Amino acid sequence: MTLFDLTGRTALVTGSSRGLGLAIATGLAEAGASLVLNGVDTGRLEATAETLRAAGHSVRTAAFDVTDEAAVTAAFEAFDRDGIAIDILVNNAGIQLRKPIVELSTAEWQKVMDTNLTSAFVVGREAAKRMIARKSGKIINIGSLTSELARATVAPYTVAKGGIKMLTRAMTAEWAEHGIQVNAIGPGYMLTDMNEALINNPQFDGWVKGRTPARRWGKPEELAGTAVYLASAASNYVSGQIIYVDGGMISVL
Ligand code: GCO
Repeated sequence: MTLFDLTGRTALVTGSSRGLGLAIATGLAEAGASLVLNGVDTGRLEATAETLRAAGHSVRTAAFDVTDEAAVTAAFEAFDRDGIAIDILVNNAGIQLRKPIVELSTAEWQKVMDTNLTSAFVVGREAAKRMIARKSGKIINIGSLTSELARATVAPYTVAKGGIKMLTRAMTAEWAEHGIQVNAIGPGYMLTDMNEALINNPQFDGWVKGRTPARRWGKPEELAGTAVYLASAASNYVSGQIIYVDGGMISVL
């Protein structure tokens, strides 16, 4: 379907050597996009790139730390030099750190903010400067159920993801008039490495299945359809939204 076709577009997905980022990147590539994969572990990044190339996709890697502003700026300057226009940006890179608030250091708090929220501002700013000049672009920020709801032990993550929701709206306020659509995806509880400790905890696993109307965890590839939609012409008048892909969890008590 041409409405969802991404042929000829280039997508940068931060934190895409595994997990949700990889699933999203794979979905975008299957819809026709060329990929720029990003991560900090160059070995893992190259291995992931090779796997996607073997599947017939066009893949380039850009190893930079999204929390290092100079590295982000340099990466975009390198794209400029190489004639690569980022048409689609997915701000996916993120970390989790589970601790009660009273035990959290300020440095730990800041690290989660830098990785999960400030990175989306910095990478988004560099991408948008170029998208504004071209009068088109798609930015997808990755939120969470915690963009709306708190859970004990994940305060900095919750605050950062709440910030992602409002950053999505703030970017929309300034960039929609330039032909850029900024939206977010709010995944529910997904089967990822980041959630390994939760998945392997029978009590938590039972809580997720009981609390989620779909009665199961989400699979990373289940984000692909929403990502393709938000990256494609099908969403050209959709701006500032956060779409929850959560098996219905946020809709019920
Ligand atoms: C947690 C998880 C979160 C959730 C996600 C659900 O500790 O609660 O690590 O990352 O999986 O936020 O939307």
